[in-house]
Amino acid sequence: MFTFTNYVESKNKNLKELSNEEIYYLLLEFVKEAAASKPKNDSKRKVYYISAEFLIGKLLSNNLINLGIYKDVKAELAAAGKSISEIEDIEPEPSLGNGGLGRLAVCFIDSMSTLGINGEGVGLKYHCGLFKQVFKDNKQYAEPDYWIEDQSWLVPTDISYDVPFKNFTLKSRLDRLDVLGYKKETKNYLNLFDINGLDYGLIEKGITFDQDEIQKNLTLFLYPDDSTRKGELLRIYQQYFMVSNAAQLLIDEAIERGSNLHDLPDYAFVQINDTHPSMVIPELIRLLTEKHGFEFDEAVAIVSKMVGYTNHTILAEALEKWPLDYLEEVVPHLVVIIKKLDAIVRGKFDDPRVQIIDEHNRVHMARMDIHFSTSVNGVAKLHTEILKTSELKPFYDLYPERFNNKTNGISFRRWLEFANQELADYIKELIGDDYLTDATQLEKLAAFADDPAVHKRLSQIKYDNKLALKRYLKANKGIDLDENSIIDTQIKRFHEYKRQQMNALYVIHKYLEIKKGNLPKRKITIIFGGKAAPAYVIAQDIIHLILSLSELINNDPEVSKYLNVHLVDNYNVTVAEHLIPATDISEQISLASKEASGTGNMKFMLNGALTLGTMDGANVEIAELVGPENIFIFGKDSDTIIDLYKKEGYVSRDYYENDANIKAAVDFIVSEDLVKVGDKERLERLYKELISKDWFMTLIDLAEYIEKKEEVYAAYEDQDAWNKKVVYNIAKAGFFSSDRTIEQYDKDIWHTKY
Ligand code: 26Q
Repeated sequence: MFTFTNYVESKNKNLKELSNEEIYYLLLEFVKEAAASKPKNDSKRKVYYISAEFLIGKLLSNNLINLGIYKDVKAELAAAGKSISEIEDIEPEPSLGNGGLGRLAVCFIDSMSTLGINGEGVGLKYHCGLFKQVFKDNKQYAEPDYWIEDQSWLVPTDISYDVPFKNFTLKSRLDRLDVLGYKKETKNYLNLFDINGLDYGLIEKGITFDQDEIQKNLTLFLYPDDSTRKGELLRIYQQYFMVSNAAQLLIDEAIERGSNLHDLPDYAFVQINDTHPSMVIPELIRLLTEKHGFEFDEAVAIVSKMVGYTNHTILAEALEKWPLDYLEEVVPHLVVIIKKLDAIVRGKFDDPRVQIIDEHNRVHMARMDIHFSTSVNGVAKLHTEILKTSELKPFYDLYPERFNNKTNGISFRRWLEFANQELADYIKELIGDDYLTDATQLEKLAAFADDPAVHKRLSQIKYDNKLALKRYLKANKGIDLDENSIIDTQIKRFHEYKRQQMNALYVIHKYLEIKKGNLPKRKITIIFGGKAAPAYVIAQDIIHLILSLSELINNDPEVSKYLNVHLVDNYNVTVAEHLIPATDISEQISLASKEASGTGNMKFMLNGALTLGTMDGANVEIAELVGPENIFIFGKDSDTIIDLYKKEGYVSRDYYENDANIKAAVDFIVSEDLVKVGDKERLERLYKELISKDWFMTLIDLAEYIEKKEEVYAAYEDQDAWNKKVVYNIAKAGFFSSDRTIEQYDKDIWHTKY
């Protein structure tokens, strides 16, 4: 076998004498060459998974694992006195996504390759990603997050298309990433389109930049500020650029494989990841009619047979509705088509709730997707039910057969095999390694649920992971972690519905209790991580509250013996890979009905953390799988919450005034102690928000949350009982493999293979 050492020697170099950096770039080339020689997956019908986000994470280790040589390379490096994790550190992590939706897309393309499905990702190559989050004065600042180096995983191609906008035409260029499956001979691509004339010089302060020069800024950032008209227009430019390229690529490739375009649906299927790529529908129709001579009606019939739409959110404000005049300004040639599609809908149905263009002349992208596709899916059982019975009910009534559920999943190769190597090895010792390709095999672990030797080993592994996390946080984030404390983690985007503010109110409650002399049995470390949209003021205020609490508590010698609070900056895939294996308690505390699925919840479960959560998103399915004794559930259920919204029946002030604990915790936000370390204006704004509005009902579940947290911490003290729950959680996690999810997409929607 040709090893990495052979490769290094073939370049007349010696591993022992190379720096970590030199080794990283050699490994990059070594892996790229191995990937380049693999043939592509092939099948008559091919899937195009179009997504504005692909949160890929670092690629070196993932690729080594998928090539089946991670352990060999690690041993070769160790023999030369080198540490693979120090070499992994050198790779920059691109921030090509906001959160769940972007990470899901990457687990999906990993699974498509692992299953040998002919499916590719299509997105944009944002040069500065989303943003790098830095904290200063207990506040979030955003900086450009450059990630493209001279030598990178990108593979340039000479594929290029003309993308016409109202006032100019842009030429695209395509770079690709090879997407390897786990121990698979074949591969797929992630296609990332870019423009040629990008100009970094347009960037001003932080991530602000000249928003007028579309021809030079189109792929600078992901989702630039959309709180302004210019920001929104830029988003439309980006979306159209993405989908026009995807549509042209798809048609070219279908023709190449023998399609006469009348049979295009036999050759291609487009999965629309949330509404961001929805313009692919009118764009495909435009290309078929304008370039390929089809009648409009036939083009519509063809396209409607080859599109599926995935919904990732129930929040009405996140459903895209573009003003017609914005579209007119950027893509007038699509407006003509969208109006015709709207006319078709109006001809069939007079219900204004299902019309594409509403009375304010806004284009509802999801509505267009649903009318002109074969499949509409939600991302967890509860989420899909809510879509059918409330959010998208008028559409479910029209097209019940189109609606289906595809509960999300995660790649076990990245989130167990790589991120938690000690646990993965131990699982192999107990049940073999079949679980890597057949995750249901993890069920075999249930037989060990009562084995004290297994409990002991699991505790040891968790402790080792805490030590590794401690080293990582010290070296990279300036955080001192106590490895002997309970680790209680909430990592996700900052949003009011996810209720980080509820966790922060618990922190205040605990702080006040400790000050009163009610000491916890064991030290607790509460960790947060996540970015907030720069224009989302309340989310910024919540970050500010947590950073201020962290400063106050960690520097108080009386309290910090019992309680620490950390907010890790620039939360990303790499940070998650360190935090998740070291965590005891997984916080999944969204307001019921609001979190479509969550996928962090699955990663924690697989890594032996117990869930403290509401009956929301995929938590519901976790609870069903593990049973009530192996999960900590609290809070109002989704029916109650949906009903309360309908009746406008929630009054936060009632909860504040009627519960002394809640009142004390909320009041502390504007206390002298906190205002000393924080910004009065921000703290007061948050305080007022909580008692006078609290749209996402923080206070409704707070009392129960406080109680449940105490129950969880008490349960931790019986390590045998705790680890028994841990075993059941890992044993039942198999359902959440993205291989299962993708198999279902293919069987029910795509039909490339199954
Ligand atoms: C929309 C309009 C204008 C500007 C931005 C957006 C926008 C951007 C990003 C809307 C939504 C997103 C991202 C959504 C997202 O990540 N959703 C998450 O998807 C996960 C995968 O299905 C779920 O697990 C999470 O529950 C869901 O929140």
